[in-house]
Amino acid sequence: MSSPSLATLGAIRHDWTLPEVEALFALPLMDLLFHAQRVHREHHEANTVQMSTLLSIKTGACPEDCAYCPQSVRYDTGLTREALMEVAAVRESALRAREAGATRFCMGAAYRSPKPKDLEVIAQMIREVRALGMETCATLGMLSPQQAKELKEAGLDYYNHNLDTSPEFYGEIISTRTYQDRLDTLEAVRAADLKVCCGGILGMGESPTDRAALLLTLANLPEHPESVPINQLVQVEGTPLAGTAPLDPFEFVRAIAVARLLMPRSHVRLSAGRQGMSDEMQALCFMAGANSIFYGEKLLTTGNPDVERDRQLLARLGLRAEARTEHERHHERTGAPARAAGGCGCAHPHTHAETAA
Ligand code: SAM
Ligand code: DTB
Ligand code: SF4
Repeated sequence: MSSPSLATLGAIRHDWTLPEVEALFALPLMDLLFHAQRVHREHHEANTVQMSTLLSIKTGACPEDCAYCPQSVRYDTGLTREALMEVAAVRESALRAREAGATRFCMGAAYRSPKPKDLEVIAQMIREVRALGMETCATLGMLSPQQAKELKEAGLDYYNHNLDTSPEFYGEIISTRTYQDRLDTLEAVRAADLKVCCGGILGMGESPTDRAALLLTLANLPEHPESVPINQLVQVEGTPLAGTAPLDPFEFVRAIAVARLLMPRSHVRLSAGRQGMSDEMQALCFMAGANSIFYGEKLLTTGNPDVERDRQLLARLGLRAEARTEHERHHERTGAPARAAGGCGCAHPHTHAETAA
């Protein structure tokens, strides 16, 4: 069967075939959007967007050669390298993100993989951010099973590690680590019981089949990533991918919709590249099932729409920010007062982060 039955869309599957995924991409756009929004509403609260803020805790001079990345030491992008930040400064930045309305704080480092002494400092950052009552996410490159466990013990909620593109196109983009290295890190992250944030980048010159194969690979992982960031390439002067022909915005929207259909329960994040998107294109992405954004003036080293502009966009579309935690969402649904000291007597389990803020 090359085309999935539209009535069965919304089921959780891990056995997608490439022809099936390509058939979804080939649907008339309005049919694809309709089914994606239908499936979205079966699994998620409508009109709700999760907001994550990024911080680059260690910038530049990365030994890897990812062709899209301004932080690789191999490309002259004019970026100033910065050492690992102080814990107190990271806490300050998380506090500001929380005040602006973000519920998750994602710390990114330009590492191939973290060194033991850096991991200790990062574990402390995670404890501090968690004590603010925020969800924590880190993206630090490749991890061993032991490193993933250490991060879990520090209280990390999510680990971001992207597949970036299809297995077939991957070699055009990165030579310093393999696709299998990435899958191994994802396995280590899962084994440590961390939530997985894994997606990719579109607009790197890949073919439509590559986009289908990236989403297929994500959907056929043993478990769907809880969070699927779909980035549009941010072209940075000095990187090999600067000057790549831009992707048709409707192809980007289609990819969001197909991600929604293949991974119905996941949060699909409209990630990097929003500065290059019109408000109308972003609205179509939300229609297609995106329900998460990066929120705050900066991504890691490049720009993002400013907070006021995003607030206005969400208001104009009637979208609201998702509550901070499953616990808060539970209280929103039931109307019971949340965050009572020492627990509020509800059956939903409290975590340290939920009661400590
Ligand atoms: N160094 C770590 C690693 O790559 O595993 C973590 C940080 S890295 C910047 C995280 C992700 O950001 C990359 O996997 C890539 O998907 C995304 N990214 C980096 N540069 C980008 C760009 N110019 N446009 C879009 N996404 C980008
Ligand atoms: C992801 O998928 N996108 C984010 C996050 N995970 C770490 C990073 C985007 C980086 C864009 C280029 C920059 O700002 O350096
Ligand atoms: Fe380094 Fe990550 Fe950039 Fe690749 S994407 S060059 S690993 S910082």
